[in-house]
Amino acid sequence: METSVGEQYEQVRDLVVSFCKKKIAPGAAKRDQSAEFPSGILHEMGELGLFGIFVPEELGGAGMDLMTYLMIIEEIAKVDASIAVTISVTNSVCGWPLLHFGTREQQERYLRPIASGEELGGFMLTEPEAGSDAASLKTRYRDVGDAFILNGTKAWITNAGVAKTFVCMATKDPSLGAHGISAFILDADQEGVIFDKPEEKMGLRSSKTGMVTLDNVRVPKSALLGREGQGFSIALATLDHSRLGIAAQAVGIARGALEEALRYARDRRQFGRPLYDHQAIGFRLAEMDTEIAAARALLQEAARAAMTPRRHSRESARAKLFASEMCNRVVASAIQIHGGYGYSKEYAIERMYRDARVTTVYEGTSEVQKIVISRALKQAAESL
Ligand code: COS
Repeated sequence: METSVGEQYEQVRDLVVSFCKKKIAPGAAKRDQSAEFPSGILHEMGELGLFGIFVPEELGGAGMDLMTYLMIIEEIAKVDASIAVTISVTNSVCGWPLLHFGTREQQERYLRPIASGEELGGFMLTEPEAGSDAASLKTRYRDVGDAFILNGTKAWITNAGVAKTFVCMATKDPSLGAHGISAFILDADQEGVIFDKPEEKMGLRSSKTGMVTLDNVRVPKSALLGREGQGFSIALATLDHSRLGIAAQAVGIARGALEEALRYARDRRQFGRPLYDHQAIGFRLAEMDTEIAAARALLQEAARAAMTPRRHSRESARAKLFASEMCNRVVASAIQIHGGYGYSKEYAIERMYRDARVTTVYEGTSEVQKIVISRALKQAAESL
């Protein structure tokens, strides 16, 4: 995101842009085809501090601010949205709740190895029968004195099989609804944590996503995150934060698509002149550019709200809703500009089109964002 937040921000951007150009962009198409997980690149990114971007330095993190985090996700997504989501999930849905709800001991034990770039993180909320209606999850926990035992199935878990630490939601009793849910810190190496084979996805193919079975997983009492019964609130507060990262990813993909479209419109000639000299194409490019700027402005507004102590569900939902829908419109326009070539795997825009699709679906569908926004509006209406 372009914002005047100082010299450090600019230096970090230069470093990330250069890393993306040299290390990430060259293999993006090949990794998309082979669905190969980029362990080597991620290892280097961990060493650069990109797994703990806003974690304070005393906990091994890079100690940067939210604006810098969002700029980094945007720049990575511009060249490879798969790597962007792997990084975003590690920082946001895993790192953020550990930082905000974890005890110092939990942060030392679980957050430090992530923030210092040794391990990836993840988040286990969704289940086969609990997606948008997250409070209806069925993974159970029971208290056995010195530990909790977890049983259930989690679905669509990003970084499944590649991350070491997960924040995992389970319920004491599904009849208690949201208030029965607690958050646990789960070590992927624990006995009973079984990762299914990765999903064969339409896009984001070199990120790993999969089903996880929890079969009598014994979680120590010390791995309860927050209070018992606080888990759903932790999950929703986490999503308020993490949706900013997905909005930044969507802005990044859209910027990448605009660049591809511009390059093509410059080089391709029809009816005796370059495509961008045809008004229909020029106007389409102008709309794409304006839409991206609008999404960025909403994202910056939401990020400013997230830097205050008050709840920012409405702002995050607006940014995620608009940025993800915008991203899909922009990549579709970029395909249209490419004509038949946009339908070919030879051009990067084909991958971007597939990668963009999930942004209106994961970390809350567009419909869920509208629920969040309309509920906030209803509440505001009460005081009119
Ligand atoms: N931050 C902290 N706590 C919150 C919160 C937030 N943003 N929003 C709600 N809560 C608390 C509420 O205060 C409530 O507690 P009280 O009853 O004590 O007040 C509790 O959480 C339950 O809230 P609510 O009644 O709003 O829950 P719902 O089941 O109605 O939530 C939506 C509905 C759709 C908003 C929620 O299920 C949701 O966001 N679903 C999408 C999940 C998602 O994004 N999944 C993607 C998976 S992660 S890749």
